[in-house]
Amino acid sequence: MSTFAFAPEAISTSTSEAVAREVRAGLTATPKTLSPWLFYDEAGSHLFEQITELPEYYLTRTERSIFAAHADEILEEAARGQGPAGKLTLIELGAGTATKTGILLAAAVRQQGSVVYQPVDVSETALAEASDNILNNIPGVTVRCQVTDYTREALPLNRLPNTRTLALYIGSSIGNFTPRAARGVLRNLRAQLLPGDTLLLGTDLVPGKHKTEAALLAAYDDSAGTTAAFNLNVLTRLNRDLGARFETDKFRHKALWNPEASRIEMHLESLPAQRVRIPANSSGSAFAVSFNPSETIHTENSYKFTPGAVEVLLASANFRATRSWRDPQELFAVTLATAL
Ligand code: AVJ
Repeated sequence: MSTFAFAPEAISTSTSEAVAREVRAGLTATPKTLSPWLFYDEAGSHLFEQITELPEYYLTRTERSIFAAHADEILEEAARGQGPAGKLTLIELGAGTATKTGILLAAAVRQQGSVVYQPVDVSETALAEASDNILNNIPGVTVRCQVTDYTREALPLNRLPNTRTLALYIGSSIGNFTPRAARGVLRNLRAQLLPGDTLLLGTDLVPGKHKTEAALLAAYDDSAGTTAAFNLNVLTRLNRDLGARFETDKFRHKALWNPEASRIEMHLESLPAQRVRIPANSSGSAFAVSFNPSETIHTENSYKFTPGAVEVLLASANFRATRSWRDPQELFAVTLATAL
């Protein structure tokens, strides 16, 4: 466990060891898996930014539209009720470059004159970009960055005294976790909060009246091939970071909707039978990974929720959902919950 306030060397060492361990465990397992956090090297983070602007990828712009329509209400609701006295401090998990958060921060400044914003992210460069963005565009915000991987480490949130916390966990980031792991992440967060603090959770919704399965699937298999490039980039990353010998043209991006598990799955499908060598590294000796034709590496789950499932998940981590906002097409939900 480690929370480095700006110690890039220590971060990169621990990251490459984590990559080595993760890849050995995932590619020697049956079925083969790789964790989605492996997507986000520099190229992958850039590809993800491009995904958020694709016509098929409705998630980002829909959540932004919900914030744009309801930011004042959301902030008023978060400030209401019992809890620690004082102004709201906004803490964001996995803030990235914080492009949507500005709408909420501007509403917080309107409401209380000023606001402290604490973005937490594993990427120091993303945090630097986030704080530049915010400081240049929204007067009244004080930014305190925290470099922490909240998914792999306990979350010692650097909490300010005499304020109430509104924790932001937006972008459907929670969707990458199995229900059990999602509960773990939220419990970890809850342990850092006081009763009356609040959480704003962004979740993508299951197909419904206005949301077809085809539209959902297209968000993960766009016509420009950006999501395919994002998925395949993980192999390029392993070639670079581990000296692996993946030939990306021998794999194909595959996205599917798994209705039983209520999730989109992304896989990399091996086209021929093939063996890929991974050299020795900090996690152990060299090994080879054998693929049958059409065998896949499961690279991501992206869970989709009903409003009821969001409430149940929150309750399992000792939060009570107080209010939820959706876009008119019911593609996406933003739920405010109180720490009990
Ligand atoms: C960043 C986890 C919210 O699941 O929609 C986008 C990642 N994967 N396209 C999602 C992703 C493929 C994204 N999250």
